Amino acid sequence: MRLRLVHALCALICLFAAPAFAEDGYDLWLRYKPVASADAVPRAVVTQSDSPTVRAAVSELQKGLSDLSGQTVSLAGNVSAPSVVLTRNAAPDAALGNEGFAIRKGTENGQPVTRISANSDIGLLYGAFAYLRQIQTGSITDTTDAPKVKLRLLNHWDNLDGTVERGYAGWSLWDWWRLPDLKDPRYVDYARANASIGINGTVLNNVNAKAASLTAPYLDKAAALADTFRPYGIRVYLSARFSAPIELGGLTTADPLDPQVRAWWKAKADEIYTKIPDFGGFLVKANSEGQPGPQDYGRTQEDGANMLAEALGDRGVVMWRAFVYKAEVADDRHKQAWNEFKPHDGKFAPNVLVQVKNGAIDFQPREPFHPLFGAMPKTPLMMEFQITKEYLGFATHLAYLGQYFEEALDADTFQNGQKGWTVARVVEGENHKLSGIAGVANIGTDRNWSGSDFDQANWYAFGRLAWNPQGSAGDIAAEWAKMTFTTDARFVKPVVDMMMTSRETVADYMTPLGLHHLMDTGHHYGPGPWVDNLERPDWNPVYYHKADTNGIGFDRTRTGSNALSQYDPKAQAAWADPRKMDERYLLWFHHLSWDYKTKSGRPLWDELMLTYDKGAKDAAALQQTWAAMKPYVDAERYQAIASTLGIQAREAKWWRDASVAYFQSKSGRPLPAGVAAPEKTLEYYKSLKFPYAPGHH
Ligand code: GCW
Repeated sequence: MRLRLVHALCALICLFAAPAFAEDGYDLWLRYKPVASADAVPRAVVTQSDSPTVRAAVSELQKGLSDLSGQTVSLAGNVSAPSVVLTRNAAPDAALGNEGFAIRKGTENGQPVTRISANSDIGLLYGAFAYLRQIQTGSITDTTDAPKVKLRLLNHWDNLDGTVERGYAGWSLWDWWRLPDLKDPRYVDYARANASIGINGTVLNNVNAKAASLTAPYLDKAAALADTFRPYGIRVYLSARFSAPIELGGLTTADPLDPQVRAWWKAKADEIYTKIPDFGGFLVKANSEGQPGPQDYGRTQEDGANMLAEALGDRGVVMWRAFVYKAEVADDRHKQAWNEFKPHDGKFAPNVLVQVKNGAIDFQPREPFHPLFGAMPKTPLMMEFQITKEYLGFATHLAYLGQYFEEALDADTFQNGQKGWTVARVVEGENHKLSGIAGVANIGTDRNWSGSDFDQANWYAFGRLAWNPQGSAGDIAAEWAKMTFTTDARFVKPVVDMMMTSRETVADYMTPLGLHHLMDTGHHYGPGPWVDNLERPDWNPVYYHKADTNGIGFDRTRTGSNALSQYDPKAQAAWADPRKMDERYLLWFHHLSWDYKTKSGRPLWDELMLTYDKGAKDAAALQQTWAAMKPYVDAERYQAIASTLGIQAREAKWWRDASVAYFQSKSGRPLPAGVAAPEKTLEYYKSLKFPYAPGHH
């Protein structure tokens, strides 16, 4: 009797407790809710292989298939029920490479089976996740798949004190203080999520690195994480501070050509490999924004990169960042990385990749592709995207970056004058042994990992496009929406539409028509087009928009900085003539009079004001679309998203109002019909201060 009471109480508690925790976003897209076609879900996982990676695949399949079907799925050595069978190929299948897999339906012992085969255990794990995705999205098909890019990495800008530079999802996941003893179970879920989208490496610490990350205690901590991630095919990398031989080794120099410095790095690399045998390598930010580097000693970028590459040898890679610009250089910041790196093409060691941001300024809501992508055919270039939304509304604005990444990857560099050399193809590294793509992570200790449910889609899309840079952002959005919420078309269609137009909306209310770098100082939260007081000219928004009574925009043609000349002539053609170009890049390349007639027939002034206005209206409209989704979403996530969309609508209006007020103070022109006056004065917007905005350290 008493027992029954306990059970009844339990049931009651579960009934009330479960929904409160069930849909808080923690499960991400690995949310294995029962499917309608539960009967078709296999009853057993069959394998004769065993390794930590195979065990991870089996456990994911058992959990996933059980939850999807509502029935217990067992592990077996042979087929005696409808099964999914994991098999290592006896003879390697060249099409699959080291990480690919095949999924095929068939029969065995009279039972329906799905066979997942691969040349490696990690291929089996990727195949297991792909198969689960097929069931979740309701599209089960025979398939063969292999990644097009070798290094698919997250870059964490995580600091040793637990803060995250440009992080908007809580604290760093890495509990450095309690590692290596305390291994938070969340590290396994992190690895599962990454493996499910094919990410195979993670740089644990901020590129603004502390030398302490390379000390023995911190290497032990990194090793504990590496041990946890290893079964999931994820290698650990570290950002290296170039001056570490001075700070840790007591040397008087970090000159890359100094024999003692070289010996120090070699010994450090050897020490790392004793603790982390599959250590991936170093990521380096050198001679950029105050970080030390080889130029402090009159040496070149490749002197620095190659010295570290030699220390690692064939055990690992150096990812040398091209995000380099200097205070002393008066030239357009847009040109500096190209000027710095282009002459050194072909001079980097074979295990060096040069890591280039998608655009030449800094992850702006819209940027043309970085000219280096078409300019260094002899060097493997690694793409650096920013998944965290430093410039697109932090974690509160909806901006689906799959569409942003796709736009950058699809751009044609016309490398060597040849059509079809898209950024994606350059990144895939057809002519190189190495290829890579990195995303600055948007992950933290928030229960939903990314600060908002929709920001999970940006992590997801990054992984899927890293696997296949020619993939479709729209298809990926649909996949994500189905796995994360529901396969109901009444939900998927409008939500994918919302996602696919969301980045454009943000660009419209923040940086329309090719404007860029208009955010407020330091924290980068909110508008600051008026800022003109920072020590370096190229930190000031006024440097980028150059608005006055006559006009607006940055002339990057021959009459201006001529940054355009850094692109192949065929790529230049797309942007050279303001009258023939995609106007979403207009003011990036051209300084034009307010009276300039845009394609719509309206003067530039009117067009700019109307675009700001449209952005704010479109942002507000997202709330109505989402309200109609209420019947298809659990209450908790519905409400969380509704709240962030409310914040976005308010902040979009703020961006619009402040920008309209400011540019009107420059142009002195009346607002076009239909564009309302800003709610407050320009002085009010200028007076706003945000000393506690997140992500700024
Ligand atoms: O523009 C800057 C960001 C910095 C970042 C830097 C970089 C890690 O605002 O926070 O530093 O880019 O990419 O190195």
